[in-house]
Amino acid sequence: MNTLCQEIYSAVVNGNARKVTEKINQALAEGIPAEIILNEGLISAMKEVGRLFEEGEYFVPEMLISARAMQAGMNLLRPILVEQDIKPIGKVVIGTVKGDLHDIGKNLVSMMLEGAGFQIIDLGIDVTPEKFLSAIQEHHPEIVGMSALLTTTMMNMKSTIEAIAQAGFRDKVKIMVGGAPVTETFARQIGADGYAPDASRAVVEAKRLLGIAI
Ligand code: B1M
Repeated sequence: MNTLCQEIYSAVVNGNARKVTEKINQALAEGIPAEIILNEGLISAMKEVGRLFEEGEYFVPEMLISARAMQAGMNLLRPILVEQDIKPIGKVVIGTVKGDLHDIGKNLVSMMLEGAGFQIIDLGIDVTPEKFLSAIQEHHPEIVGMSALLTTTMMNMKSTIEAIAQAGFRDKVKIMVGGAPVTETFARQIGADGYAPDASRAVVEAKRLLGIAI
């Protein structure tokens, strides 16, 4: 891994937002592509934070501080990743489902989709089925994306899909789901059209759902 990416990675793991910002600016000035910084510096660091939490070395406050450091980095990378502002190739309404406050993965997916040319309507976290429905009515997206990080909130994806079907919109949108506990089998069981295990594969999947060449 590039030295600067390694420094960004360590700064995220250590929750040092100021250093993340400083090193990302330096990396960009040296011509390191934003996507490399995102993958090697930010995404892999959050995986390490998850591992440290699971092993009992990190607790919720440390996790939160690292998550904020990562978001400071994402704020710098976002405009660069979406820079190639061509006509959107599709519209995506996305949100983290009801009861779930995790948004780092959902934000990454949104950012990668934006970078790939999709227009994103981000409903945020703790999104009720009703809120998904009114966004569909207002924005007419081709894709509805749902994220869940908790085993206790995964089932809210199913109830959202049911609400969309009951309102008569099921054949008007493709539904894509993801998040750490979500699997392809689960996605199929709840009647989603697509599933992706990470942000870059979410781009491939979104394009596949719309029949766009990858
Ligand atoms: Co929480 N948390 N958390 N947490 N947290 C997990 C998820 C957990 C696995 C940690 C653990 O115990 N090992 C565990 C869930 C256990 C379970 O359900 N079985 C857990 C818990 C228990 C909790 C609380 C209940 C803790 C507590 O309060 N006691 C609480 C719940 C709050 C709530 O939601 N109601 C809680 C709170 C928090 C923080 C607020 C401290 C913070 C979130 C900050 C934020 O999001 N703004 C946090 C964090 C940071 C984590 C971990 C460490 C990291 C999550 C993350 O950001 N990963 C996580 C541990 C882990 O995942 N190993 C954990 C990095 C991110 C890039 O990955 O989100 O998986 P991920 O997204 C990926 C893919 O999943 C995929 O692409 C993304 C990018 O590659 N993807 C999609 C995601 N959405 C997609 C949608 C798509 C397609 C792909 O299509 C639409």
